[in-house]
Amino acid sequence: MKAPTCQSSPLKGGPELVGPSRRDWLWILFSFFICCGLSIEDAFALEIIDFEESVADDDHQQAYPADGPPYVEDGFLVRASGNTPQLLANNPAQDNIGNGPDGGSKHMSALAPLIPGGGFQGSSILIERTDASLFSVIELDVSEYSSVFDVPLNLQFVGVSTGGIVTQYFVTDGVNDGAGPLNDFEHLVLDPIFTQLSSFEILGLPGARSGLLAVDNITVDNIRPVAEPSSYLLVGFGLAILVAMKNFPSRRKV
Ligand SMILES: [Ca+2]
Ligand SMILES: [Ca+2]
Ligand SMILES: [Ca+2]
Ligand SMILES: [Ca+2]
Repeated sequence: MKAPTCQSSPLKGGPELVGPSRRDWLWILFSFFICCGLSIEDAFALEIIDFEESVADDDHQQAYPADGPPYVEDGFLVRASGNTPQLLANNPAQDNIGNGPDGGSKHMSALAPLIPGGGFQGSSILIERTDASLFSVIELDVSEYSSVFDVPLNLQFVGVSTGGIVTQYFVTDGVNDGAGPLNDFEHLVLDPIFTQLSSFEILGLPGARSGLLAVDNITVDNIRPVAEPSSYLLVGFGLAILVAMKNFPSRRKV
């Protein structure tokens, strides 16, 4: 019997250790980026509060009194606050009757008590999340209340953030011809300071023919204080696979 020689490979006949192929690496990278994508989606999920979920129809405005249930959309509560008696959801048909701003879709208006002798005390719309978690506000459409109030409206935006209170002022163009051809709403991109908010308030400051406001298409960022634990686990799992696969070929050479 011929004695075995030492020339044969020690791995011959046993399970052959094979390093990751290019296809394996592509799969690992794909999984990793999917995990990262899930995590990013958790942190940045834009929503637009457009008030289309209001039951306001051609014949009826929908009132949301300050002491009643708020308007709810996309996990956000919208309500009147301060000295504002109520919010009114309107649709274009009502706008045409009441000379309200016509943006072609439903919007929300804020009313306010009259000042004896003229003007209004100022109005407000307050936004919070239903689960009290933090959020950001990015942009919105604003308008004067109606063609009767076709003077520039002084607005103040107030955010209560984890770092304190942030504010921004804006004066509207005073253009509001209701169903007429002019653009009543203005699109406003806010300064990037309205982040990590617990509440966001739009104030129509008092004025002789001003103080009442209308808003639509409030773009909010559903940013969360921390990413979902499941996302961290997924990313951690992907990283662990990468590290393990990186070390694997070096052990094979021993
Ligand atoms: Ca929406
Ligand atoms: Ca709308
Ligand atoms: Ca118009
Ligand atoms: Ca306007």
